[in-house]
Amino acid sequence: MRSLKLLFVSTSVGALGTGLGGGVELTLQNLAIALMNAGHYITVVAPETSQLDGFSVVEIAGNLQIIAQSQGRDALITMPQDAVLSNMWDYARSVQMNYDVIVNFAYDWLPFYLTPFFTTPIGHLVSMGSLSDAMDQIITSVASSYPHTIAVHSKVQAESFKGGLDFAHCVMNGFDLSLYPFCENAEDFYAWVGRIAPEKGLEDAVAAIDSLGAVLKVWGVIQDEPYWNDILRRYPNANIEYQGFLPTSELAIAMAPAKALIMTPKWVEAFGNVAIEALACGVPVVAYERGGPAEIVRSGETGFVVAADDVAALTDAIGQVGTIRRSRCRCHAEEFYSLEAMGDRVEAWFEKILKNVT
Ligand code: HBI
Repeated sequence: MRSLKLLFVSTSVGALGTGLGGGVELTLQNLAIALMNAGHYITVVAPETSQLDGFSVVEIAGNLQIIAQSQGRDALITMPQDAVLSNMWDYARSVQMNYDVIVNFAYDWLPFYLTPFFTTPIGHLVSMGSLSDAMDQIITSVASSYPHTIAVHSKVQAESFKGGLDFAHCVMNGFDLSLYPFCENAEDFYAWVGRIAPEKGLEDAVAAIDSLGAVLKVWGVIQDEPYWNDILRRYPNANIEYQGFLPTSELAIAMAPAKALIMTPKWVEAFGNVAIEALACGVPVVAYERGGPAEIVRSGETGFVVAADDVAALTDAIGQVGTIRRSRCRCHAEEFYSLEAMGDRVEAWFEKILKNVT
């Protein structure tokens, strides 16, 4: 593929490097590295104070958007005064002629609406599943009016939008696997990683571990304190060891010896980055059949997928992880979720966008 000049317009809910942007921060960084390695040129537009080593970042001032997942299905589309979102897209409009493709990473109404107003084609990498009727409407209408402009991380994420997303390109995700050390011999603990909040379903993992009398190490920000305290109160004898929040490379090293990663989402995870990070370390994944993780785990081969919310099935599967070959988990990550594999999928997406434009 010829070398492209790409403009990445980042998420509107936080500056890059603050963690406020959640999974998108890691996705944008990994995608930039993968495409730079493939010979393309990337410029990033992001809220001021953003940091992204190795890339030129155009910092834009303005007020952040409200996070979409905290509002209801009937949430109105809102814009603060002096919005960083519209300021970023006004900048993109003014420089668009210097780029071959503009990539939108924000889960906000405006960039989708602007698709036909730009002469340079815009590709939208949708970071979450269906959250509100207003966002569903703009995303599905752009998907059908401008084929191939929408990319998603999993099929189930695309299906969560009413009627699915026409022509959505499933790019999954990709990681710098050199950051993840393969660990052949497990130690005697299980792992749970994520924001400690109701949609992540930690209580089911604790219930399973409690009945097995095993040790569960928990990594992640305690986002919902009352929810966390309620779990501790309900399972006073459970062997839970809270490990705090660790940055990627430290988390990988700490999690690598786990007997398995347990994923018990209560919402449709668009992808489930943590599942890949575990597999890359050789850690089998036991997950509910809900959202992205269920598309990642090969049940019986790299872990187990069990009926959602079935704690008894979850407990049985956790007891079986000794039958999984840990080297198979690492190979699976290398085959599908390396930076190169992600770069190839995204280049194929760009080719579809560019072919559709002419
Ligand atoms: N909400 N309004 C809005 N816009 C975003 O770009 C956005 C969000 N919520 C979460 C989010 N992005 C990122 O944390 C994604 O990684 C999910």
